[in-house]
Amino acid sequence: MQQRYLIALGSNVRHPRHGPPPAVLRAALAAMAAEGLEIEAASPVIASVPLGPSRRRYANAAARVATPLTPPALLALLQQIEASFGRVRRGSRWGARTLDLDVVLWSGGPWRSRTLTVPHPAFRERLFVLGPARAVAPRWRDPHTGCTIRHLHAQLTRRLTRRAPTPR
Ligand code: A4P
Ligand code: MG
Repeated sequence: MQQRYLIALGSNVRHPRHGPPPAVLRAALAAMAAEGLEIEAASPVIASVPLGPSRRRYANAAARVATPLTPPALLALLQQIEASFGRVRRGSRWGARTLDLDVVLWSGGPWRSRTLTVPHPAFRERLFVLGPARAVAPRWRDPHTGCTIRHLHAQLTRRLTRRAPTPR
């Protein structure tokens, strides 16, 4: 049976063959399609300031895909694609990476195992996930809060705007 997933893509290191991070993400989408994932919609690639210790800017995007794969089988495929882009797991969390592919939402609802948590636990706090996600799945509902992606994006934008210092 076909499953639907929302996948977040991130890169902040250039790839020797594919080029700078935005080109890495476009190549990653092509690799996902070549591996049999049906890309129903892909967002534009955005540039975002890094969250965490890395100083390099990120390219981020999101894709809505259809596939018969179960969540753990999809994660294994995404990790195989990350590895084929030369991502080396150095043990440092949030380190610079050539390609990061996260499972944000699944049409089957929540999934929780030792290696996979869906919805992605941090996606509601990240504009670089919600912005691209809104472009491909504005009406998709987060099973935990019941809110649509569009709503979560608007809420977070409001919160961040309120917190920003007022210019003098
Ligand atoms: N894992 C559990 N749930 C999931 C899921 N829903 N999707 C496990 C993917 N993986 C999931 O991930 C570590 C383990 O998480 C995996 O082996 C899998 O079993 P990882 O990608 O190897 O490690 P990581 O990415 O260094 O850690 P983490 O916590 O996944 O980091 P994030 O949350 O991916 O954040 N700033 C900007 N502007 N843009 C970014 O894209 N990304 C990060 C990384 C930090 N700052 C960023 C960005
Ligand atoms: Mg990841």
